[in-house]
Amino acid sequence: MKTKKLRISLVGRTNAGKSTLINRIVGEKISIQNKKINTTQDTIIGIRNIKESQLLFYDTPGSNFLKNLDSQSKKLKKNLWNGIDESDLILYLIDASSINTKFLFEQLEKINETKKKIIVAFNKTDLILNKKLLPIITKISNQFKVESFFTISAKKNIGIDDILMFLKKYTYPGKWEYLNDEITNKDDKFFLSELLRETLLTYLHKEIPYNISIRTTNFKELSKSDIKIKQKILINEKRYKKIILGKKGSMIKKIREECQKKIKSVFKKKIHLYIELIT
Ligand SMILES: Nc1nc2c(ncn2[C@@H]2O[C@H](COP(=O)(O)OP(=O)(O)OP(=O)(O)O)[C@@H](O)[C@H]2O)c(=O)[nH]1
Ligand SMILES: [Mg+2]
Repeated sequence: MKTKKLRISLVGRTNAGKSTLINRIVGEKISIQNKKINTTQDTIIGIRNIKESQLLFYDTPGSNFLKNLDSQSKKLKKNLWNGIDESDLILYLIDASSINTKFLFEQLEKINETKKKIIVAFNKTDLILNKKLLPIITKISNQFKVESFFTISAKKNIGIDDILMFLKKYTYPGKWEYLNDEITNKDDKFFLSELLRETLLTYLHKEIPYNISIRTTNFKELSKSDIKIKQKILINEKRYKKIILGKKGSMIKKIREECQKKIKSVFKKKIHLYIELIT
């Protein structure tokens, strides 16, 4: 078989739905999603093979903080631009239900400088009428060279096949980078840590989830149907520990139970999860 490939970076403001889209495309959850800002911090690759073509999607951190230069933003920015650099084509994703025109055009200006091919997809069209987007589509096409526009809903699984069929036409001859059954570049331990981070984003407020780091230190199949997992939450500031523990340990209990449930739904096995807090 003559193999072909294409690398696509998913770029867009935080909360546009990039991770939701990549999970849809791959058909399994590989990237966590949440309504809080800057959920994705590393570049995660999602792989979808269609016949002879391998499509590689780079889920990049939301491009909000491009101008901020604190160390956290620097890391996100680096991961974002690495994702763009390595790609052949940029899929710019817009939350169609909350468009900030000024921000949007600033962003398009920036990614246009990369000279890469760009396609634009309006996501969350389950929340608005498509015809409302016509003026903005016209405005964008007047200023930038965009290969094609799409209206989709990643959550409701609408319009995604159209994007895939379109991208397939842009694939070029090349060796596949991943095996046929691989769906992501990240391993189980990374993904397990991400699931815990996703849980923390849901239960903890403001800055806390952004000021901790997580390690999955142990992943052991006890039997065909049981997995034992140990995770560590490394806390930067002592005062956060009390909050994460909660009254009589009620918060960490909730977090552990919820995370265990998430892991169970992915691995389809009984999970014995242990979480340790380290300050
Ligand atoms: N109604 C609706 N909500 C969506 C859709 N796609 C994503 N969402 C929601 O939008 C929120 C953000 O989604 P994410 O996939 O985490 O967004 P992201 O672009 O990866 O965000 P960052 O990682 O922070 O850059 C989540 O609450 C999703 O459930 C959609 O098509 N319709
Ligand atoms: Mg994301």
